[in-house]
This record gives sequence, C-alpha cells and structure tokens, in this order.
Amino acid sequence: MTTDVTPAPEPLVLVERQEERRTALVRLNRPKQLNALNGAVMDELCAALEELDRDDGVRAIVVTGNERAFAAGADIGEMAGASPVDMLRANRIGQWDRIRRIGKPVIAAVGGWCLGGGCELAMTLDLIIAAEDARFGQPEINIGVIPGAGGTQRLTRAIGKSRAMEMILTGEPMDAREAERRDLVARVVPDELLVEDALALAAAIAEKSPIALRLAKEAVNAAYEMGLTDALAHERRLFYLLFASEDQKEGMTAFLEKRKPDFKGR
Ligand code: CO8
Repeated sequence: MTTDVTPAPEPLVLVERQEERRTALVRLNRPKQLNALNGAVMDELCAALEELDRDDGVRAIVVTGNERAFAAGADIGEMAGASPVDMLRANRIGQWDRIRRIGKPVIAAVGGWCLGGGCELAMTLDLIIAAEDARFGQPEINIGVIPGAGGTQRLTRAIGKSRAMEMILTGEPMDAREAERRDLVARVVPDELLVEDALALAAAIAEKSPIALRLAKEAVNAAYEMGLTDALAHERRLFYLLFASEDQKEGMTAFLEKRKPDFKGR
C-alpha cells in the first residue's frame, strides 16, 4: 500500500489572529512572484477577509506583504493571452468588490513594491501605512494596458490629476515620502517597524465601538461615491442610527462617569 505524501500547497494568504488585541494580520504569501495577484491569491484574500469580517473576536485587520513587495500587480502571466471574453467571463475585477464590502477597518501595511493591482488593492483598503522603502506605481502603461481595478480613479482622487496623470502615463513609481506628502498614505514608518506599527494602530482602532467603526468607514467611503448633499444626509442618518446601539449609551455614560468605555458591539 502506498501513502500519499504530496505536501499540501502553501497557502497564498496567511492569517494570524491576535486575540488579545482583537486584531488580525493577513499576509500575502507568494514571495517568489513578488505577491503578484493571480486569481488564486485574490480568492484566498477575499475569503480570509470575509471570514475575519464575520469573526466577533476581530475588530480591525492589517493586510501586508513582505519586505520586497506588498504586491507587484496582477499576475501578468495569467492575463497575457486572455481575450476580452476570457476577462469578462472570469470577471476577476468584479471580485474586487468583495474587498470593498468588508465592514471592518482594514489597514494596508505596505513595504517594497506596491504596483498596478497591488497599488489598487492598497488604495481599496481603508488606509495605508508605508515603510520607508515602499514604492507606489501604476506601471500598466509599460505592458500596453491601463489600471483596471480603480487605479485611474482612486489615485487621481488621492493625489490630484496632474501627478496621477504623470504616474499613469509614464508608469514611473512614487516613493514613500512623496506618497505621504501627497496624502496617498497616512504615514511612513521605519521598514522594520511596519507591521508592528500597523498592528498597534489596528489595536487602537479595535478598542472603539465596532458598530461605530463600521458606520464611520461607510460614511468616509461615501465621500468617494456620493455628491456632498447626499453624503451629508447619509452621514446624518448613520449618526442618528448609532443612538440605537448599546455602544453609544456605554460610550457617553463612560465619558460622564470618567471611566473607559467597554464596547460590546451591540
Ligand atoms: N505578474 C507576474 N509575475 C511577476 C509580476 C507580475 N505583476 N511582478 C513580478 N513578477 C515575477 C517576475 O516575473 C519574477 O519571476 P521569475 O523569478 O520567475 O522570473 C519575480 O516575480 C521577481 O521579479 P523580478 O525578477 O522582475 O524582480 P526585480 O526586483 O528585478 O523587479 C519589479 C521588480 C520592478 C516589481 C518587476 O518585477 C516588475 O516590473 N513587475 C511587474 C510590475 C507590473 O507591471 N505590474 C502591473 C501588472 S498589470 C496590473 O496590475 C493590472 C491590474 C488590473 C486589475 C486586476 C485584474 C485581475
């Protein structure tokens, strides 16, 4: 009798929960290909984020790569021979909407290359913390295409038209310091502190009311998707809605009683 000794394939996404801090670290794990985002990586990433979104023990999430790359883009090998119908049928970009629908705060901790779909992924998440060595870019023009998962829109809204246009037309990357100056990233930290700083930020966020976090995220994202009048009305409704939560009563009572609130997410 022979026993099957084929090793299980390495997961393309590693998940580490930090129960005490109520946070989770999600690490893209395709290092030899600089975390190029093929369909399998995106499937695992979406599934991992959705599972964490359902997990009451997790209140904030960090997504990171490795020292060389957050992600160097969509997998070029996987797309190179595709026809428009192949692209449409696989609807790989449609899948990115699953990431947009994650309700909990998700921080991108970016070190090394953050290009093409990698940059689009980082921008789709809620905020970016960058290591000194991070490089952001939309180099699709070099391979005969354009950004397809939000790069032309999110980069332009983040850094303004002229510089976004320059980056997208030349494919040249931007370094972390400039990304910080131009508000593409919230802050730059030393390379070796990237993940720890991002997790510390996630832990600080995880102490807030999970319901308020969810609605705060929704309200800020509305600034990208709605006109001002509608977005203000939306914000006001979300604000009123929070008065139905126990967390609002707890937060305000705790303030008045001069103690730390204990948010239960109800
Ligand atoms: N796809 C596939 N493989 C990649 C990718 C990629 N995007 N990036 C790097 N790799 C592979 C390389 O082929 C190489 O593999 P091998 O060792 O087998 O030859 C390995 O990763 C290491 O890369 P390099 O040897 O090139 O490493 P360098 O340090 O010399 O260069 C760079 C690093 C500058 C990052 C370089 O690898 C590079 O230019 N990569 C491509 C960047 C790029 O063009 N990205 C955009 C891709 S298109 C895109 O993202 C469109 C998104 C649309 C939405 C999503 C649709 C599904």
